[in-house]
Amino acid sequence: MRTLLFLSEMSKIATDDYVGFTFFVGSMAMMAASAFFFLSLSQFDKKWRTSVLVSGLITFIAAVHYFYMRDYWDAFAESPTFFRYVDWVLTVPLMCVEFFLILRAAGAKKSLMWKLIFWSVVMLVTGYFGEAIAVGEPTLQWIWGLISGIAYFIIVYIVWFGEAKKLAESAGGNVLIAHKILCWFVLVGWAIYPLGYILGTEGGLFGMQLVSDIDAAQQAMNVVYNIGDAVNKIGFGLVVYSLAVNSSK
Ligand SMILES: *C/C=C(C)/C=C/C=C(C)/C=C/C1=C(C)CCCC1(C)C
Repeated sequence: MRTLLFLSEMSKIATDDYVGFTFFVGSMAMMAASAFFFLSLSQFDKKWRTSVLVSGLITFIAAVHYFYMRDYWDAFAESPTFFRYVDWVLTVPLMCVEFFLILRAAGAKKSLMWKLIFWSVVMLVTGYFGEAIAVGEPTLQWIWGLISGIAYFIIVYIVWFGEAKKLAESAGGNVLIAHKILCWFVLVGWAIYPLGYILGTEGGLFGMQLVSDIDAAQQAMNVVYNIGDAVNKIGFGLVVYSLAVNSSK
């Protein structure tokens, strides 16, 4: 009886449901990554533990949101936009904190962290307006997307060429290498998201709609976002993890 109940509450994932599939695999990958980061903590020098702890928090927060998003998608076959953006608004600022933490020894100030957090919140809130509030208004959608993109480029600038870059250079060694790789994640890995936005919104690309079938557009967007999350959250965490391993020897 119990098994029957359990099975009836469980949902099938159709073989062509790529969104459901990537939500499911995503939640497992995020869970596994969190366990990996948390369980590794004791092997590091004290000063690296916070950074690895934050890596674990990022994937853990994502894992929990993925469970909700998977269920939401399953129940309504609709983008779980709200959960998506709550997840991002918690995890992306934490990724900004990672930049600060690895550069702290080189003298990074809290103001650098707050600057990055500020622009990341601007990027996400305007993205949310475009995706959730401006539905049916293609012009507004690309304008919000553009403002979000400008905030994104400010972050790219700060980490690649601005204050963060200078601190990384003065730190040198393993920190400089890790910083460089994180910079590439921000430039290439994070660029996956505006691509999802363009595919998924009616007016995302300066008023143009690339995928005209609304369901197909939503599916493409969610698969792209899910790939982006796995690459960026787990990848970012692993870079910080390797830095901690190499610096704790
Ligand atoms: C773990 C989640 C991460 C790293 C999410 C990052 C999200 C972005 C970089 C989103 C950027 C967007 C734009 C640059 C323009 C269109 C709207 C967004 C919010 C999708």
